[in-house]
Amino acid sequence: MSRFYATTPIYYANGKPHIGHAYCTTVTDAATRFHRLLGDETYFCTGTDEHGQKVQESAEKRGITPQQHVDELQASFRDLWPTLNIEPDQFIRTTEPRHKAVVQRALGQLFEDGLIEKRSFSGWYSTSAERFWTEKDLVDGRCPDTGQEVVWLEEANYFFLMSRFQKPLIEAIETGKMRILPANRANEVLGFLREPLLDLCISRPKSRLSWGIELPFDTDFVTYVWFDALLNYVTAIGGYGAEEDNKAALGDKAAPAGDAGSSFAAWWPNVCHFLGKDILTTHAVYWPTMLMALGLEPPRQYVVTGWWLMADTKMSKSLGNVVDPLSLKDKYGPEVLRWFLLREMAVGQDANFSEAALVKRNNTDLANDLGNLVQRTTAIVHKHFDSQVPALPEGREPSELVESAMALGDYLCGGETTFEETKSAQQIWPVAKTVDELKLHVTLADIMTLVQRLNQVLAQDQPFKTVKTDKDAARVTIYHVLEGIRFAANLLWPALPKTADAILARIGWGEGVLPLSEMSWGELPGGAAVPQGSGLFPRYKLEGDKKPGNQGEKKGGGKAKKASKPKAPEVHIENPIDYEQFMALDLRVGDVLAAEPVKKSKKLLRLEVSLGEMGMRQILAGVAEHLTPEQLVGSKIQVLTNLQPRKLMGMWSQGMMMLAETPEGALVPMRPDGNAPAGSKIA
Ligand code: ME8
Repeated sequence: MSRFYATTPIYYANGKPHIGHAYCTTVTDAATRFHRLLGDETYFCTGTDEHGQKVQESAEKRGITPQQHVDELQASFRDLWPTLNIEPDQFIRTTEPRHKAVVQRALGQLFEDGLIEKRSFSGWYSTSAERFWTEKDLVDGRCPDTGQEVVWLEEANYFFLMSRFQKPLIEAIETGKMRILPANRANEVLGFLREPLLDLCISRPKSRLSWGIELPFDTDFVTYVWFDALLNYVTAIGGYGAEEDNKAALGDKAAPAGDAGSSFAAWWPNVCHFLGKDILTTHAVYWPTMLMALGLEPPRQYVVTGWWLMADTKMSKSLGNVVDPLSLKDKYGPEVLRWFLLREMAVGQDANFSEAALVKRNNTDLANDLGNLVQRTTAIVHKHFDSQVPALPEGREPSELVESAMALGDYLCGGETTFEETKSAQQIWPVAKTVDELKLHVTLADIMTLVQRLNQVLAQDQPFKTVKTDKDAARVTIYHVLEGIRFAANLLWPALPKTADAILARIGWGEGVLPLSEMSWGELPGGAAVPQGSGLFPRYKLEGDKKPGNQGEKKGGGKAKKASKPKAPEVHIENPIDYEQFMALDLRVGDVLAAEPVKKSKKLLRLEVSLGEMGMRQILAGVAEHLTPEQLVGSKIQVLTNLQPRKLMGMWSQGMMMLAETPEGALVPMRPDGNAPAGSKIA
C-alpha cells in the first residue's frame, strides 16, 4: 500500500474521553507513523459522532440545546489528542455542514436507485428503551430491558435493502478484498452472515427524534445515527462532492489529491479502519453494504482492537482507590502512557489496566533498558571524548556482538541481511512485516531487542574500562552503540515521538527521523557535538512498596514517586542494578560431562553441561588459554542459563560459565562448596 488512510471510530460527543478512546487513537497514530517510516503517504482522521437519541436526551436534561451540548463535549476529545502526542490530520464532526451534505446526497442516490424503501412496521414499542420488541421478546408483557409498559405501534419507516448485498459481502471477506485483522474477527463476521441478512431500518420519525440529519426525500424523518456516522469516513476525504467543502473547512490540512485527480480517488479504498470489537457489525456489515449500494469499493482493511479491563478488584469506588487511567498521563507523562498502551496490549486482545503494570513497563523498558543505554553511552562521550561522537579509527574491527547489533538494526529496517542468528532464537521480524499485520506489540518487542543487544555490547566490550587502556577500542564500541541508539530511536518514533526526537538530538544527530529505506549504519558523523542532558525516564515506585525493586501496587493504590536515591552510600557502586534485575538472572549448578577445544579457536572450549531436570546445554567458554578440558570434565560449575543463545565459530552457546578473573588475569571457575546437584538454583 503506498497510500495509507487511517481512521478511528468517531466517538460519541456525549461524555468525557476514557482510556478506550485514548487507546484506539494511540494505536491509529502509531500505525500511521509506522507507515510513514515505511515510506507510505498517510492521512489520519478522527472526530466525534454528534447526533442521536442519547445526545438529545442529555442536552434536554442539562437544559441546553443539543448543539451547545456537543460543541462543549467535542472539545474534550479534540484537545486531548495533542496532550498524548497524537497528531491527526483531520478532526471531523458529524454536525458540520460538509458532512450533512454528503449524508443527504448519499441517501438521495440510494432512494433514486430504489435501494431505500418505505415500509410499514409494527411491534411493541417501549418508550423507555426507545425501541420495538416482538411479542416473544416481552417479559410478562413488559419491556425486557426496562420492565416498563409497552404499546402496540404501527409506524412507517425507511429501509435500506441491505439483504441484497449479503453475497458480495461474504465474497469480499472470503477473498481478502476486505481484510479483517485479527483473523478470528473475520470468522465472527462470516458466522453472522451465515444467517439471512435483513434489511436495515435507516430512519427515525421526527416525532420521536429530531436531533439528526433530515431525509432529503421525506422531511418527517431523520436518518439513523449509524448511517450518518459511518459516512464520515467518506466525507473526510472528499467523497460525494465534499472535496471543495473540505478545502474551505480545512485548508491545507484537507486530504491531498496527489496525482489521482480527486482526494477521494487518492485515498479510497486504501483505508484502514481501527475500531473496538463491540462495533464490528456496524463497520464490517452495514458499512461495506452501504458502500456497495453506492457503487463504491468496500474498505480494504480493518483492525479490531480488544478492551482494557479493570479486573483488579482493588480498583473499586468503595475502596476509594479508583485510578482514572487517563489521568496517568499527567502523573507519568504521555510517552509513558503511550508506551504502556502499545506494548502491554496484544492488538486485538483484551488486557488488564493497572497502574502497577504501567510503572513496571516504565521501569523495565524505558528507564532501565532505553534510558540507561542513552545515559551510560553519552556519559562516556562527555567524560572521555570531549562531548563529541568519536570518529571510527582506521583498521579496528568491531566485536562480534557489535556486528550482530548492526545486522539486527539493518534487518529490522528491511535491509538485505537475513539475520538468521537472532531470528531463529527469538522470532524477530522486520518492522514492515509486523506493521503490515498490525501486530504493533510485536514490532515494539522486536525493536527493544536491539536496545537490549546494545546494552549487552556495553556490558561485554566494557568501553568504560577499555577507554583507559585502549582508547581506539572504546572509540569503536561507543561509535557503534551511538549508531545503534540512532536506529532504535528512529524505529521507536511511532510509539515514542517526543522521546525519539530527544534521543536523536542527544546523540548529535541533526537530521531527525528518516524513512527506514534511508537508514544506513555508519551515517552518524564523527565529531558531531553531543549535548548534555538529564535522564530521559525516571524510575518510579508506588507508595506501599516494601521490598526494594518490587513495583507491585499495594492495597489502597498509591501515589507515584520518583524512586528516592539511596542515602549517602558507604561504598562506591559502579553501574548499580536493582534486586529485580538480579532476580532475573537464572544461575544454576551444572555438571560438566564433556569438554574439548574448538577447532581454529585459541580461546574457546566446547562444554557439554548437565543442568539436571533442565536438560543438557552446549556452552562455549573463552577459557582455553587458562584451563584444560581435563580440569573441567567431571566437575561442577556455575552457569548463567538465561542469557540469549549466541553463535560463536558456527556453534550455539547456550549459557555462560561463571568465572572469577584474578588481578593477574587468570580465570578461575566458580564451583559450589558442597554437594549441590546439577540444576540447583543459585541466588
Ligand atoms: O461507538 N477498551 O463511539 P464510542 C478499549 N460513535 N476500547 C474501548 C473501551 C475499553 N475499555 N471502551 C470503549 C462509538 N472502547 C460510535 C462509533 S464510528 C462510525 C461510530 C472503544 O464513543 C470501543 O470499542 O462509544 C469503540 O471502538 C470506541 O471506544 C467507542 O467509542
